[in-house]
Amino acid sequence: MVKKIVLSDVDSVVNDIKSMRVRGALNIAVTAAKSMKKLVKEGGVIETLQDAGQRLKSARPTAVSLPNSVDYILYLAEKNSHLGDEEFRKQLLDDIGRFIQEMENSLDEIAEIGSNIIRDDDVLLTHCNSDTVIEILKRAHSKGKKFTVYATETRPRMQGHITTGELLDAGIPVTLIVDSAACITMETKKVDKVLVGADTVCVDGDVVNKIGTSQVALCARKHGIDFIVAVESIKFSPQSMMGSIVKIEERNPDEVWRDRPSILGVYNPAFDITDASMVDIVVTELGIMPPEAVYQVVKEKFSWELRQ
Ligand code: RUB
Repeated sequence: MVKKIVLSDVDSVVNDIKSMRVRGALNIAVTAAKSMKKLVKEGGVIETLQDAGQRLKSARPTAVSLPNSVDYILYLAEKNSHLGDEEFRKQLLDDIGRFIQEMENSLDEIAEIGSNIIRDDDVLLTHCNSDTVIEILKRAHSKGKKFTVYATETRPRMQGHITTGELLDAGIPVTLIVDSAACITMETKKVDKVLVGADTVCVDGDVVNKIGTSQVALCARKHGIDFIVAVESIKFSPQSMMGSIVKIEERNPDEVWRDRPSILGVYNPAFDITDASMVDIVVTELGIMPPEAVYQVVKEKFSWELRQ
């Protein structure tokens, strides 16, 4: 009985992630972890967690923060499996709680570190909607720094509207541009820095983020503008250390054009890959690093997974 109820809870989280009611790489990782914590609270055993973990991981394929979060909780469950029922539950709830707290703290730590690289009078450009980027900008603003932001619309889902709304609410000057205006904006508006989030960072420093990010990075390189990625280390990919290729999600063509001619094909990849050579710095909760340093962090942070 309990199992049925908790599984339907997990299913509703899966639906929320699939339909993008819950979106953004950190948010989906934290939401998945919270739903697994709820499962444990309601009496879920290891098999229940494994089943739920599979469902959660299948919700969206590209952001590695989701499998990283689920797999770490399954690792914690295995680690505690020698304990009796009550003790197992108590220990696992503590461990998951600490893990969730760490993910939430990392956002705050990046905000602090990232805000230090924003200078007075900076002109910034961002793509899509990243909680991590927004937190950096809000922190810099709260420190009294004066800067302006250009935000791309981010077709087809228009997450740029969320970005502009959040920045306006925070009192940060922001201008909306269409995606294809990114390059000319960098030139005519004298953009100083491009700041984006990430869904996955591979061990070689390649960055997977919202479709269009790699074009923005190419334009930034053309104009000699710093291209900065703000990312929690939960989005680093231990799987890429083992040679796995990041699966790029393809979404429904209706997102691009609902009333299109029936014979028209539409290709709608949701993410793309920016080569590490286009990335100037990566801002993480562990500090600022070059993309080449990601390898070392993955080796240390995900040693529990790489050993398995
Ligand atoms: C969102 C997106 C964001 C990253 C990082 O894509 O690409 O840049 O997920 O976000 P979608 P955050 O809208 O398809 O989820 O910094 O919030 O984790």
